[in-house]
Amino acid sequence: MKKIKKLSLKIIIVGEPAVGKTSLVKKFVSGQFAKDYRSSIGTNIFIKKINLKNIGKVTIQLWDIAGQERWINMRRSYYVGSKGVLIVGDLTRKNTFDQIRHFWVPDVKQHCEVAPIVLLANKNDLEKELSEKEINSLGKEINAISIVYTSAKTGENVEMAFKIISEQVINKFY
Ligand code: G3D
Ligand code: MG
Repeated sequence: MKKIKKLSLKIIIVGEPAVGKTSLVKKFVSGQFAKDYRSSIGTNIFIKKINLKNIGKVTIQLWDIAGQERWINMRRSYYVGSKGVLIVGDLTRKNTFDQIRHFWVPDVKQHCEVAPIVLLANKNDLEKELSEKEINSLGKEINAISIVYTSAKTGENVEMAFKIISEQVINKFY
């Protein structure tokens, strides 16, 4: 293992509008669920130092699309240099998972083919519109390294999700 202490890993988070991307990142970074969050235009970049088992301290850069999720020009620069991808679906809206299959995964594969993907099934605190079986089969289909059920509201598995993708990135690239 190289000197990973100085590493800054770029991890991006993608998915349909309102699935909870910003809420997840904010919850992870500050431990707060920002209920009054209003999306702005552009990209938010959050920096967080984390401590990984058997690896040590790593700095991760979390890139969060702030509005205009499908703006093509912005997406290219968004993807450049990313080492890991969190793809988020909203358990209360089946359509957001259909779009992962039809839009987000092809898009990710086109721009950063080798980056590991973790699939997040968010809003696990609410009533679901799709089954675990459907999510498992999507996970397999898109080659997700793991599937994590999260809630940005309660904080369920949020830290774990970010740690999993960070560990995967380090194992794969460093
Ligand atoms: P986005 O960044 O993907 O567009 P946001 O999504 O983080 O802006 O979240 C969209 C809405 O979903 C927000 O509601 C947010 O509070 C809510 N939300 C996000 N994650 C969860 C979750 O895990 N559980 C619940 N119950 N709600 C969640 P508002 O009403 O502020 O638009
Ligand atoms: Mg957002």
